[in-house]
Amino acid sequence: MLKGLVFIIGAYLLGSVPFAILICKPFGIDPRKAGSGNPGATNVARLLGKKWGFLTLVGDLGKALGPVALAKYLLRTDPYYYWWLSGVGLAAFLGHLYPIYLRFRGGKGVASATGVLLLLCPLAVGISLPLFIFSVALSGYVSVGSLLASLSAPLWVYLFCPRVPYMILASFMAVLIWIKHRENIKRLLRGEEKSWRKR
Ligand code: NKO
Repeated sequence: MLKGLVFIIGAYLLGSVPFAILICKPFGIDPRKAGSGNPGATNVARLLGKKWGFLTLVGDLGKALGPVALAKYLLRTDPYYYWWLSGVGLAAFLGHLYPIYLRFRGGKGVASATGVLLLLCPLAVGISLPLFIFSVALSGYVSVGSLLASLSAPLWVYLFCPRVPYMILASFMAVLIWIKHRENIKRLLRGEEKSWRKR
């Protein structure tokens, strides 16, 4: 019980680490004040190029995957193992969205949710990822890929990893990802969203 709670707090604090902001800092750029204003991989790619965007993606995905991986190993004998794992994943995800170090104003959670799901239900990521790639390639908008992939992910979890805590977590993350994309949705509807092909 205590071990699980320590994991949840640790995951939240690690999830709160804003890789986009840290990576942009040496360049004198704040991703919250430039481009889309989002501290995420897409905006870093927009501001500094693909290489740094990819590094942000790895950081934001890894900080969520790491605590879940450790919990998978250290909490495996707990009777509520699957609930704890989901709780640890949720804590890391919420850390990214609502970081304690940034007055609770964080990113949109796509990379972090992917890191969590990669360990809880790899097949869900295996299907959502090609969907993400196809929709970005076809539409030209990263946000469209994020919206469609996150919308579909709970369905793959229901089908292939039907554990109650996993299903609740995947649905909850998808809802929050959509809420965090509300400005993108408005821009898409107005035809004002920035294509990733243009800077
Ligand atoms: O700057 O507002 P912006 O245009 O940057 O950014 C919009 C964008 C924000 O998201 C990001 C993160 C990009 C991550 C790319 C990795 C995508 C892998 C998707 C696979 C599965 C998704 C699972 C969701 C689980 C609920 O959208």
